Amino acid sequence: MKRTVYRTCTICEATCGIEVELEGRAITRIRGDARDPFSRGRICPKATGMRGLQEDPDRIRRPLLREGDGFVEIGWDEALGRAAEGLARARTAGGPSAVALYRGNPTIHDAGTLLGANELLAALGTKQAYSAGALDTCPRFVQCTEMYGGPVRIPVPDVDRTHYWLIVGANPVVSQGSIMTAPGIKERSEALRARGGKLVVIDPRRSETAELADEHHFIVPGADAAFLLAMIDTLFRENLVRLGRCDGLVRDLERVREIASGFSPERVAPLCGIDAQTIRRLARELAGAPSAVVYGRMGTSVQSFGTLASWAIDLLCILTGNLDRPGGAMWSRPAVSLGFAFEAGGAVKLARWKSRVSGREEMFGEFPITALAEEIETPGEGQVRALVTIAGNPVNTAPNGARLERALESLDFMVSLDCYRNETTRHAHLILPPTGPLERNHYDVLLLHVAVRNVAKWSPAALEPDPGGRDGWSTSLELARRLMGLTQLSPEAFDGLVLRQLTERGLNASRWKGDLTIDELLAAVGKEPGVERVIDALLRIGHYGDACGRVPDGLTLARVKAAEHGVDLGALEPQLPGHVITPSGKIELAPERITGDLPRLEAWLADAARTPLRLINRRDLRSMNSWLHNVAPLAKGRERCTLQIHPRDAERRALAHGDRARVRTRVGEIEVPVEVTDAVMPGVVSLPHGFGHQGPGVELRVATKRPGANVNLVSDDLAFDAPSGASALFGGPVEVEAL
Ligand SMILES: Nc1nc2c(c(=O)[nH]1)N[C@H]1C(S)=C(S)[C@@H](COP(=O)(O)OP(=O)(O)OC[C@H]3O[C@@H](n4cnc5c(=O)[nH]c(N)nc54)[C@H](O)[C@@H]3O)O[C@H]1N2
Ligand SMILES: Nc1nc2c(c(=O)[nH]1)N[C@H]1C(S)=C(S)[C@@H](COP(=O)(O)OP(=O)(O)OC[C@H]3O[C@@H](n4cnc5c(=O)[nH]c(N)nc54)[C@H](O)[C@@H]3O)O[C@H]1N2
Ligand code: SF4
Ligand SMILES: [Mo]
Repeated sequence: MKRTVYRTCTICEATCGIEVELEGRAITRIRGDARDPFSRGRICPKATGMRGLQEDPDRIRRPLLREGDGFVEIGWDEALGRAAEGLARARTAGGPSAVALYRGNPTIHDAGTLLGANELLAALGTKQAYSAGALDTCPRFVQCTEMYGGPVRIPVPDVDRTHYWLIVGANPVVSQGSIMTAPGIKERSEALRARGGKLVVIDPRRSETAELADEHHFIVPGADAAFLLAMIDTLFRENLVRLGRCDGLVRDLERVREIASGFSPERVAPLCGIDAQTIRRLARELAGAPSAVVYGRMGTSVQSFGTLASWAIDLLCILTGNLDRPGGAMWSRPAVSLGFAFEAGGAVKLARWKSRVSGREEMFGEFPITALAEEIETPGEGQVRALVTIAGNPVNTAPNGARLERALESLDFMVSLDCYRNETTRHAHLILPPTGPLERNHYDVLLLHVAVRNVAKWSPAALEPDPGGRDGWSTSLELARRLMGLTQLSPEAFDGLVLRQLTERGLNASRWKGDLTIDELLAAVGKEPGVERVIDALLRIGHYGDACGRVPDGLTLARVKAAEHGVDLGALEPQLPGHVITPSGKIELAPERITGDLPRLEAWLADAARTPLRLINRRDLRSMNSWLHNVAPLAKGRERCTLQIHPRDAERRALAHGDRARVRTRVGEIEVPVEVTDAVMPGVVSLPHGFGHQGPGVELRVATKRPGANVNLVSDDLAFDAPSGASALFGGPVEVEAL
């Protein structure tokens, strides 16, 4: 029988609505859901990857146990027992922090895995927690914590209403937007131009987004903070500072003026590669537009000065009156808020503890992933001897992957919650797979915190779960239950306990605290175990919730489910003077953690001209980090893992288009084909990230046919942004030579 299921694509952050047509268990078609109020039918080629992943014969469907050089399938009970035992053994021998946990990017695309992983981490009781955060958004989280009080307070560009969009170091036309949930971002950007708005891109590479823009300027990688401070200096000197909605709500404005005065456009121009006239003009345009917004992403995050650059971006919005204004940078208001999980007890404190070996600072409960190898390698009390990875591939995605790989080989025990045998999971003793991507219910608990429009949408499973499968929520909880020794509780009772704890925290952080009781809330969400009732409970006490009948038309999960294409909750709304939770109650314009990094920037600027060639990375529309290369329809086509190099730099190295080159840094070398193009600026080369699928035990039959090279074999694990500890993946020195 034919049927259609409406849900969300869970591959990237855009949350496009899809229509999945099925006949029995066969997926006959996937296309955009034209009635989804947020995405209105727009998708990208990866949407069909949902089917490819679901049907991929290499996708792991049953628990795997390592035996000799290979793996054998085992039953769930045995697998969970062995996993819990192995971890407990390491903990008994070396204390809680002998077990490390790494969470990867796809955890955000599966509500059950995301929330379940928190429980597993709590059950382990380890301080050795890691994630892809320090390879990604950490500088932005740190900056927002310092300025507004917490990491879930990231303002997003109000793209649908803005008149002027300055994009610095992001490529949304390919990435489909990040820390900015905005399906159909290409069309949204085109609409901005069609209504007379202007789009300007600052990027060392003429990216696909730059191609679409009114204006694009190359910038020396890493020089963004200086460039943006020169724009800020212009605002002050030309008397263009207008705080707008932030008037009376900020601290340390004079300090910002003073700092920016050291970055005149004349001084900065030769260092960043953008002339002084242009810097001034961009500042004037930003200040003069009816509304404007500056947006940065990976290019202003995972570089040498990620926190300073992220800070300067928000300063520009604030100083031009564009923070919290329609068309400017605004805060989303999600229907399900996870604020309680990240910001319990008000302003978030950073650097509460340090890592054992090299004293790296904790950020949001985690150390940077680049600290993991040394924590495994270095003997002594607290040495890491076991590891859990959840939906992550750090051997491929973290800098100096070769070192991490050697460290993993030396572990006593490793468990991976993952659906593929790749560069990382091949080292696991046990692999515990999730259900297939179309076999699970989903709600975007995290991504809707940064959506450019407020929406709520439930994604029902399109297919009945494989009877031998197990979802990420129940696997994480079952491991947690066993590790906590709560064997007197049934799994169902433990699920209920977790529900109670989570919703109690949510309730205490909500406006219904004291009015609505936890028992009333739990009674409303029913008895069926699973992450679904957690979402129902959080929806009910959320901003649009029914509060168990107190708000007659308020949301419940049943109401969200009934709207099968999604619920539109309207355009973003101003939220100041609320929303800021710093100890001073004001927006901190010059926090010490951030401004304390200025001397390091000065030292870098003094030396920058001496680096002849810098390496940056790029993304590809048909990839997703390291894990979509096994889906045949997405993997075909021309070679994507190429080194883009400017004709001038190619000529100096006697390299021609199609030649192979050796790329070398302090940490290693790789060989890649060369693409000579003036799309990169002179002095900059670009490689994609996420390739390099090879090694014994990697079971990716499509991906290994065209493995490409892993850029993280040459990215430096010792290069990082000081205030956040995040890796400086982009902009490091590199040598390139013909083979
Ligand atoms: N040099 C360089 N390095 C980078 C980047 C870069 O631009 N340049 N980008 C960084 C960024 S932004 C990120 S987010 C990280 C990503 O880094 P990671 O999160 O470490 O890596 P991914 O490639 O996302 O790996 C996803 C893993 O999850 C598994 N998986 C997929 N779906 C599921 C699921 O539903 N459940 C479970 N349990 N597992 C699943 C896949 O098999 C794969 O093993 O890489 C970072 N590394
Ligand atoms: N198709 C696809 N979509 C994805 C992903 C994917 O792998 N494939 N990954 C997802 C993930 S996990 C994330 S985090 C997002 C990332 O989303 P984006 O940040 O939008 O994507 P990137 O391609 O990393 O874009 C970074 C841009 O910064 C530029 N850049 C590099 N160094 C500098 C610098 O020093 N200064 C400036 N100004 N620019 C610089 C690069 O040339 C590049 O164009 O994409 C997500 N979406
Ligand atoms: S942009 Fe593509 S991968 Fe991302 S959610 Fe939409 S369809 Fe899926
Ligand atoms: Mo990411």
